[in-house]
Amino acid sequence: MNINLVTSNSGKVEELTYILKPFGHNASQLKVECPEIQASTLEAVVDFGLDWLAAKKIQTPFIIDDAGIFIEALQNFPGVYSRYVYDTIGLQGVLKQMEGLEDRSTSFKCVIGLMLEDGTKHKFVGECKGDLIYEKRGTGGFGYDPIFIPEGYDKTFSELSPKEKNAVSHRGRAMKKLVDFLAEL
Ligand code: ITT
Repeated sequence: MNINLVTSNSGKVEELTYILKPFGHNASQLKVECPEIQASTLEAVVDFGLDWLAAKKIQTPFIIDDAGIFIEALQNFPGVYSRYVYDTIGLQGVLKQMEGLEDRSTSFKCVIGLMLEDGTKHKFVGECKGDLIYEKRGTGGFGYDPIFIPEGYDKTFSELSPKEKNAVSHRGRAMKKLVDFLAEL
């Protein structure tokens, strides 16, 4: 299947393409500025995005991906505001908020929205639990990857290979569900 990936984030494009390719799906990036509504869940942001893009007659099938990092000691902040926090205070600012906090439990969540040619919408959710570390480590990946260690590992997402990250990541898990769903069509 030829699938359009509607995102401005090249890190996501790399990961989504890497996952889709072995299943015979061709993915291409479409950079369409989709407004992000103020909502309290990633699911609501994705629902709005799918409808908005469908109204703009974006070529189907297409995928959107909304992700965020949820830090338990900060009452799950920044969550849906992860992009804003990354662009403003950045990773150093997040680590500063975490100073003196021993509970580093954090999870990444990803919601993938798929719009098919028949106009049906589908959502796939993936989560990855882990811990925030105290300083950035590694050069791979993007976004919050340098400060997050997934459960069962001693390396950050940035220190893992793309294959290793995708095997356990929020996006990898959501995409596994999407690929299984496409196989049943
Ligand atoms: P879109 O155009 O797809 O919306 P975005 O970068 O705005 O791209 P999100 O709102 O989904 O994407 O991401 C929120 C923030 O979380 C943003 O700063 C991302 O860089 C970061 N992020 C998303 N997925 C990530 C991942 O797998 N690893 C590390 N950071 C991630």
